Amino acid sequence: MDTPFPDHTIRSIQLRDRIVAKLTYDVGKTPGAAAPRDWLTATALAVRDDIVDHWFETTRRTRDSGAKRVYYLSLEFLIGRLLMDAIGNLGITEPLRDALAAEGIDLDELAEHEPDAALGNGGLGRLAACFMDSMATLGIAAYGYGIRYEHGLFRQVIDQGIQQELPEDWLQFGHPWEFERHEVAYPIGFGGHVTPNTGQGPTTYTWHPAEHIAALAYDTPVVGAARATDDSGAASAEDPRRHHANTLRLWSARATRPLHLEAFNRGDHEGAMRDRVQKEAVSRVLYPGDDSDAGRELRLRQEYFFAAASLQDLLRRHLDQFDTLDNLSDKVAIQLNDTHPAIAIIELMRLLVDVHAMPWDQAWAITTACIAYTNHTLLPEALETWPVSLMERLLPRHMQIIYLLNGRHLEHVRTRPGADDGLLANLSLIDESHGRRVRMGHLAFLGSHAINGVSALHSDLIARTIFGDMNAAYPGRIQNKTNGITVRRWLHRANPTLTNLITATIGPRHLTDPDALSDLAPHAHDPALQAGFAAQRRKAKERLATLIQTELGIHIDPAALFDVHIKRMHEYKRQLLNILQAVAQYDAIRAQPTRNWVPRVKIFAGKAAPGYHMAKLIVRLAYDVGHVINHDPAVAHRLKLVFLPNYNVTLAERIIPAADLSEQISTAGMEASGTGNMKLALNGALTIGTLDGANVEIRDHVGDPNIFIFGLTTEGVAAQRAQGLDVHDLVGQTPALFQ
Ligand code: 26Q
Repeated sequence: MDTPFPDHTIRSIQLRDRIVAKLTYDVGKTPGAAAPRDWLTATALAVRDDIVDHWFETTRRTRDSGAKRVYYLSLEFLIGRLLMDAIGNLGITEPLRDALAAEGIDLDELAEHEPDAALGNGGLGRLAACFMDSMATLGIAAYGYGIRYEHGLFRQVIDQGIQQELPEDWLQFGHPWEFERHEVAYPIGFGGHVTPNTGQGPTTYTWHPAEHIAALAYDTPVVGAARATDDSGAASAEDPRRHHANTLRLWSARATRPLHLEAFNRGDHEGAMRDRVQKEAVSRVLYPGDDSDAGRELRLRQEYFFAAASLQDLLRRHLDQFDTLDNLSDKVAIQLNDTHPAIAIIELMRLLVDVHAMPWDQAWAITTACIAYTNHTLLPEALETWPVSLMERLLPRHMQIIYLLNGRHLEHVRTRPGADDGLLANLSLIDESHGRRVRMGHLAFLGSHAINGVSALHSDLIARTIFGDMNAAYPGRIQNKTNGITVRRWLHRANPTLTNLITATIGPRHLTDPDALSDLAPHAHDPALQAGFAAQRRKAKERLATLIQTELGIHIDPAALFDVHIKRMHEYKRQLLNILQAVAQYDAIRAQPTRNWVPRVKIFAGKAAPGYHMAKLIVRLAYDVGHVINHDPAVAHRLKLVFLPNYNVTLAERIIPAADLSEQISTAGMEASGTGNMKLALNGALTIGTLDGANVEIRDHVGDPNIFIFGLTTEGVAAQRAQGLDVHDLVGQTPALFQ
């Protein structure tokens, strides 16, 4: 996969020397005494040196060219392990393998020691990580901004079917990829009051926060893959975008005063630390809900903390370079990953108007021209709202600005035909229906020049449902941007065998131009390709079977069909339906044991939000049904059901290349896009699914005969809901359910 290096051997010798030097002088170990983790740190540091050269070069080029920068604001970056991605993108996997082998170290084994950085819940966080890889590879000048959570998503342990959440500690042995930027620290205010400044000219306002937290920057460079510029697929040295490197800048909260010395001297040792502990809690842990509006104060603090730090940072960079904010929207694009950073709209207004003394209308024009918003969900319980009282207490000036914006917004709406009280209530930034709450989705819409859904169906639905009225009031803003995945991680790295087979069949162009994968179509019936594909499958399935044997002590047959359902546990994702199918299959096999059943292993993995009782019950059911099936000799070799604990990026990389069947069976209209569906399809699994999210586009690409679509459409679901459902009657009509 790596572009062949003419000086492979030299490269490998250099790498070996540099790794040993890092081990000696940075880690402080001799090769003889070093543990695998020491070697990993030394290797990461040596590789990082390579990235830094590209990074500085990229930064200089971006500045010199005056190019527009993308700022991707996301409360989640589900990045997983970095080593194989970094060296793959740099094209040094093989020289590094040799360098380590010369020290008696196996690269693949070493990579297993890297913790899986899970600074995200699921699809939304992984999308952010894929975009970082993609933007670097495409040569787009981009910064990812987020929070450096000390603890990422919880580790899931299943004890007798019951999910337990254990704290995750990815920073335990340090994070060799990052640079701590002691010099980049911004004050972030909370609470306090606002005073008007009257004098000549219009009244201005000053916010006097009651407390401050410092936001400290930690930078991780993200290096892109080389891009092909010639027909052979090989990267050309002349390409100035070769190995573009961007920055993932994550903020960590620090108390501005580490210790309350007076309290300490009084002997109140706990009190002396309390303030610090409370302030630093802001970046302590990722909220583990993947869809619910937890509505907790700490969450709002996280949202404001990272939005405010990111804006101060990007404004400083812009002013350093251009000395004026008038051209901000020509040079800055701020993308909001869902509404989680939507408070950035208000903070940008506050900074422009209150701090930089810009007239309101100009500030609003610049703000909306800079900001765009991606919506990831239609679920009503996932639409963020914050109590007005909480906002007033924590962010008093922001609440004032929200009122001002809302006044102008409703004035605009009032001029439209048919603007009655009901419409105004629907469109208001403040929901008055159950307590007064700020609607973050409406705010994000109002403050953005572009709003996108994440698949064709989903974009169409947001325009007709949650944003129907907003879309009518501000037409033309909604667009579609169907999600994507990085083929480098999810095909080239996760499945090198299949990647090599594809390259052997159609040449290397697909490595840098994924559209070239369509060149495979004419070879579909080529027996050599089919045999190669079967061999890849078999190998990956053997590997997964071994993992299942070691993890769960369950023996599965790699020759069986691997039927895979991996994603967060959620009712709308319908793991329950799939478990019921397993029960039905189990009964059918027992009823006709001599039939020619296709042996099948049903594989589930996914975390349930800690407070989501029903999702946890579904985990338990999967476990219990698995227990019955796996211990029944009457179905042995024909059916197994396993629930793999602690689904994360690394586990996904193991399961996906081994999947024959991809379960994408959400209730139509509920899954915004899905991205696991793409990863599985890219690796050659067949999809069984509903017409939901990006399944629709997958069907359009692979063609109806190559996908198993079933169930109600979005419209059908709506009609069924309107009509109501007699569940007892339905069960009565379905023999498999009552026999
Ligand atoms: C909100 C408030 C308080 C606490 C947590 C949250 C919260 C956190 C995460 C709300 C939502 C999320 C994540 C949502 C998510 O992952 N959505 C998925 O996004 C993918 C990328 O676009 C889509 O492919 C999936 O269909 C969608 O479910």
